[in-house]
Amino acid sequence: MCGIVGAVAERNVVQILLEGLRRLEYRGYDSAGVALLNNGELSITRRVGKVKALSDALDDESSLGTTGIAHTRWATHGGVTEVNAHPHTSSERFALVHNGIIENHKALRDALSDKDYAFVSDTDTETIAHTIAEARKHCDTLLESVLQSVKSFHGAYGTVIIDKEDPNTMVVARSGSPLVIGLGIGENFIASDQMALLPVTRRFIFLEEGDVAEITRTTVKIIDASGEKVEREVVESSVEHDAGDKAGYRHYMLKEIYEQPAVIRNTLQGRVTPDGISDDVFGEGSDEVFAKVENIKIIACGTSYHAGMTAKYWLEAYAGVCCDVEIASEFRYRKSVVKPNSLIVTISQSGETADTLAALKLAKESGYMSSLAICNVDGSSLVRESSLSFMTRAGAEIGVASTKAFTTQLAGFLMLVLAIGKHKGMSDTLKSSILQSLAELPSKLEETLTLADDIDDLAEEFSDKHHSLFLGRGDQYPIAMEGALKLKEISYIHAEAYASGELKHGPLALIDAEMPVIVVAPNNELLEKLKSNVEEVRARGGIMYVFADKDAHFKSDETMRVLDVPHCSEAIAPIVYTIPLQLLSYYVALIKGTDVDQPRNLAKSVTVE
Ligand code: HGA
Repeated sequence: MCGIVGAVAERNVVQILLEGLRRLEYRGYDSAGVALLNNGELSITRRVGKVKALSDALDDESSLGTTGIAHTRWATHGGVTEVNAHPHTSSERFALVHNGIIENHKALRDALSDKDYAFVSDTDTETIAHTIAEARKHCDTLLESVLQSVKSFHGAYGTVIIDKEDPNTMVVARSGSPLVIGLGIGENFIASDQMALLPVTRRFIFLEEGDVAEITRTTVKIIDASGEKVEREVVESSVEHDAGDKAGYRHYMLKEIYEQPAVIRNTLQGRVTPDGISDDVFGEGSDEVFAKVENIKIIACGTSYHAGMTAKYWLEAYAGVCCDVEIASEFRYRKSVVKPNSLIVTISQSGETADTLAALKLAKESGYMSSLAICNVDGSSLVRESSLSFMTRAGAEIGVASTKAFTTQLAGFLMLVLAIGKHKGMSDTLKSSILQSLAELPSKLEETLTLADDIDDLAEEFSDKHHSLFLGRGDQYPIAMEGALKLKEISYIHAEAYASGELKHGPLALIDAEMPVIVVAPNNELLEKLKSNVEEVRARGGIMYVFADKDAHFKSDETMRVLDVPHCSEAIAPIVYTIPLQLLSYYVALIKGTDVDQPRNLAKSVTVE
């Protein structure tokens, strides 16, 4: 959340900062701001709303700065107002941007109350600026002031500060929120995500927890959490420069939906052989861990949690391993029992999800045998903190509502099922059938995407509704949950998902013609049960939209509209049936005119608690 970009250069950095913010806008879009240092002058420009409002406010010709920091905000403390927008200033000298939450901000405010600092915002962030300004009074350098100040911050921060009196320097600090240094020639940069800096460099240093760094045009000095000066590896980025482009699609979300066959092909590439899963796809030593594992605990949030829920069905049914799934924000604050030979599996697109990282930390202290991260960003905190990892190769996902990250996570879990099943007596027939299904998956997704026009039509009927129910059974229940989440996120229609056997235990009371019911109905062993649930809805005057296998023999009539989903094997059906639900939420949102890629109140990469 919150996007940060900073630069120290000889040239004017305004356009670099604005382009960086545009590339990070998916992380937060309540307000945006920039602080520039030029010829000894500090200027601040902030606007409520998107980066466009900020760039309109900055007159490109006259806005100048050779050092600058910029921010796009997702508010946690203090309303969405210009005065709460970052950068925050102190002493008319320092400007600072921050991603995270300073939990002891009230105590810090109190501690500064007898000093001469005028707090102008309601943010926690402003306390960082004044604390560092205060430290600067008795420290020789800005770096020393930051090193001293961070000792008093509780919570999470990725922060960057500049000082009018030292105009060629930025000092940055990372604890709980990611920061990456971009290395240029005679100029250097900082950002909360390398995506922001790809137009200007491909050489990066990923800061580690507790690092504080001083960055000038030609030098980078990093002090680690123990106070030692350290050298960190310089990494050449392999992320595509244009990963942030829409490639002709109207929205990132649509582009990302259509990329799914290709990115799943990538995710499988070189990892799936006719005999099974290649060695060490999940990291060195994974085979030994999988041979021993008896229990799996999956921890995730949001869409990734739904991937975990689906994986539970697969891991227990296909690999015969006991599996529990839990929401990270719950797990991290409860006392739980670790079963013998347990593997903790965490899932996060960004690898920076604060709740998931905290849950992993707790799990590592609680005696899990090993940890595996399923993640889309190499080098992210989750990957670094886990013993094993699986990279999903979905490419940059910009749309706030996750699509391709989800389906590649599911493809990864099918590989995990095979890698573990090998040690648990999985039959050759089952193994070959899953391998065959994986091989067919990309083309099945391509076929399923051809339903787009029919779904677009269906969305018309749907878009004036205020509530909806999504139904599925077995491994399609989490897919129904994911479908409901997508609709909520981008169309703001209230949507709930139920395992359809649960209907009679309460939710049937909601059924009437104003409550559309969406059903996912592949042709599997639960089909007849699902059909009975559909009849229960019909008997109560419900209107249904059924995504079904042709052989499931549903027929459209005045109360039920049926869309044929290409026939596919049971193992990949959850992935295939995800596609129509993504398209449905997309087209409904389009009709409703909501902001598809940046829905209200949300942000990508949830790096705050
Ligand atoms: N707490 C700060 C920064 C918020 C943030 O990092 N969001 O992701 C604020 O509310 O401005």
